[in-house]
Amino acid sequence: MTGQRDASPSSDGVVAYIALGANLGDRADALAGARSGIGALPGTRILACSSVEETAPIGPAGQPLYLNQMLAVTTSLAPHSLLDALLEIERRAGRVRHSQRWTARTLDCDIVRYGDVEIADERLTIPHPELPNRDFWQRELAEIEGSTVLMVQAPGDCNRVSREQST
Ligand code: A4P
Ligand code: MG
Repeated sequence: MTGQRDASPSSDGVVAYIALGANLGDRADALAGARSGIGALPGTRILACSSVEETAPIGPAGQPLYLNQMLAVTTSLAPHSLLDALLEIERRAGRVRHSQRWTARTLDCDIVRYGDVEIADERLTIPHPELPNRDFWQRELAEIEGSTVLMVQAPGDCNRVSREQST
């Protein structure tokens, strides 16, 4: 990734980590749309993006493979406002919700971390409770965790694809 030194993230917002996932339709296009939607949110900038990984689906059998990617952002949006904005980005990507959990989706945007904030209410759990169970999230997080002073410059920097090493 190409990056440049930037002002301290704490001067203009909280550093949050957002996990993107897609396993229906044009998955790479859905992730690209999510990145541009997130980068355009008020008070929000993408600082770093992990490799895009193709991963085996967790959930009901018979689903297509996922593309997953983690973004580091700095944002002045409050956690629930960020959630609302992400739900709207999912909606615009044609996301259809089913009563069954973990079914296939065009786009999922999860808040994995929001600074050091801990939240557990009816709408939001942060840190995301699945973080300890998802190797690919941990890998992607490790890839960008030290990069929060980097700012993404070229959109192509966010398109590197790697294959999952283990499930
Ligand atoms: N919600 C609570 N906490 C959060 C948070 N930290 N970030 C609530 C985002 N949303 C959060 O989500 C249901 C509700 O969760 C939201 O409205 C919000 O109020 P949803 O997207 O409708 O439902 P879901 O995604 O099916 O359920 P859940 O529990 O969010 O599942 P996950 O953890 O998002 O998992 N397999 C692979 N390989 N890769 C994946 O990315 N993702 C999932 C979905 C399943 N299997 C996967 C992957
Ligand atoms: Mg979700």
